[in-house]
Amino acid sequence: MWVSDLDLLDGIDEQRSWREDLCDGAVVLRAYALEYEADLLAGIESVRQAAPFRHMHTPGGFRMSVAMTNCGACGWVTDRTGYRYDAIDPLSGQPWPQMPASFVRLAQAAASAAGFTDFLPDACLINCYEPGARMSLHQDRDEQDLQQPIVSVSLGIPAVFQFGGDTRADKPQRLPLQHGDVVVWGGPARLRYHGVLALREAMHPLLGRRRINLTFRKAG
Ligand code: MD6
Ligand code: FE
Repeated sequence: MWVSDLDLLDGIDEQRSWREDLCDGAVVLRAYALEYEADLLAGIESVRQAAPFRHMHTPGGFRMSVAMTNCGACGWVTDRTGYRYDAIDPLSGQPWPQMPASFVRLAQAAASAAGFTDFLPDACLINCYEPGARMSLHQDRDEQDLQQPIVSVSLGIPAVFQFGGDTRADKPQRLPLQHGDVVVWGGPARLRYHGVLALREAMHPLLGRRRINLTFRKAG
């Protein structure tokens, strides 16, 4: 049988990344973002120059331990008035930086690998964790169309992701995430509670003592 170059490339691709199903609608694509690494790091650097990381406050008045910024047409923000998507960065009064084309390509490729075709993200939230930073259990429900999935990319030092059920009381499972892992999340899993345990002290060769998480959504 004749084996085309394309088949060989597919074979190589299968070894570069592997998938783990979490539940119906949620999958981890291990190491999937590694081939986009250089573009992701350059994109994050250019976004942060225009829209620096900042610690936002919850509606309850607590300062978040995770520093955040955004790119794309809509950015996720929180302040005393609540959580929302806003086209304007409240720090600069300007629109958020454009989403780099490589970010869109990665988000679409990962979504379609997970079975969600035609994903068109308009929001990319960029979270920066230092050791000790955490994100408490929450649901993602500020987006208009809950049929659209979320694509979540982990870079830098490892974290333990908590993946819970449909109520806050369901005991979450613990999922270690490494540099390059991508979680895709939608359909029947879209409203699962989730969070990130306090990060342990660690050092990453490219990102130092930081974890950066990008979450892509169709918000508007
Ligand atoms: C984080 N992620 O990993 C926070 N939400 O830093 C999230 O809150 C999240 O990873 C929805 C879907 C995937 C996620
Ligand atoms: Fe979330």
